[in-house]
Amino acid sequence: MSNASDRALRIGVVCYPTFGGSGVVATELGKGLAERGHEIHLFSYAPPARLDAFDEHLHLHEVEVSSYPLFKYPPYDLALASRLAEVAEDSDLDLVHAHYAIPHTVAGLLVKDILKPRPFPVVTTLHGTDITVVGQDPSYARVTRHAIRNSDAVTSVSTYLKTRTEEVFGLENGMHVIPNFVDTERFRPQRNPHIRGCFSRGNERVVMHVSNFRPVKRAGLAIEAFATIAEAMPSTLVMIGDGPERATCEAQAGKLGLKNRVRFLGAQTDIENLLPNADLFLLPSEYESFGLAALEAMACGVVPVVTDAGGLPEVVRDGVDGLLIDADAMETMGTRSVELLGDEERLAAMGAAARTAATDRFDRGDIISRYENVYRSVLEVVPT
Ligand code: GMT
Repeated sequence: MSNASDRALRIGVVCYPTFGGSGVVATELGKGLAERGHEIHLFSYAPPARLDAFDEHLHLHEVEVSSYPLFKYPPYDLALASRLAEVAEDSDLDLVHAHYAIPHTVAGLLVKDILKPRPFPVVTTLHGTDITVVGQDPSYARVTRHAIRNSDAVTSVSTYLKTRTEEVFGLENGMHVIPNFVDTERFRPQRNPHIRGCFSRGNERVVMHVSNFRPVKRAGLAIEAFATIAEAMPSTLVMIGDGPERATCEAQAGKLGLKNRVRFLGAQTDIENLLPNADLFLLPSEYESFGLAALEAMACGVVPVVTDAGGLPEVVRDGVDGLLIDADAMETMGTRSVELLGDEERLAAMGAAARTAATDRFDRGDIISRYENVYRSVLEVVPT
């Protein structure tokens, strides 16, 4: 292997393709690394939603799982490891970067074993639910711990998640905290009069929520907060995304007499064209290890109103570029939103501060460089 300190690297990136934040971050990182001339091989079971433009340095490998009748549970992790090993050999990959420990890191470790004695470092990025939900499920806990302990480097998207991981798995092996980033060219404060007009007639306020409607997102609390807003001023709530709690939320909006004021758009691919048309973004999650959706809103100059829990206070600064709602007083999400929406000057100042935070504190170039440093450091320490 030639000296890895400055040459372009050949990197396998493994992620989930769906609308979850981990797939978005992995794909955006892959795109950024490819722009810098690294050869990026992306592995997933379907094309990731954000992989929308050709780049000669970006190669997609869709992992297919055979459905032999004996396999009641087709072994995706083995199909992934097999494909990864083939590409690692054919394209001489330097390392693999797994986003989500289960099963991506485990597949990476298997390939590392297959390729021995040639070195094949495994870098793992923990996104949150792989630790807080999946990792603590007794059926996955041992394997998650093994995956994290045996990775050559582990990164975590927030200090909160790093601390949680150390507590849950008793690890003290120097995890790097590398926050998420957003493409601030794509997500920018540019309203579209047509889209805005679909949600707001005249001076109506537009409030948005984006999530996968899983229980941890507590999308119902966004509707409760909106009921308070709707009582105080003409307004519309736009709910974007889909998932297990959507039907309950639709019923809740009906019961509250808000059927005509809450719009459910389902999963959307061009969130960047919708978000800038909001006045406020609500994210009442029980916790978020980071809260990428809030950062996307901030990049669009939209003020996020989020729970003061998990890694969210590392993204949103209360009263500066958003509002942090006390986790024990979620009923104040509505009243604090009303106050802010009623103060045009403060709302505009905080929206501008949110945009600046997204461009400066979560700078894409800086964060991509931090990942590059991790890659180069693991390539320096593996035996050549
Ligand atoms: O939030 C989800 O349900 C999806 C999940 C994922 O793994 O894709 O999101 C997690 O990773 C994102 C990207 O790092 C973070 O921004 C989210 O905060 C985190 N979700 C939770 O911690 C609940």
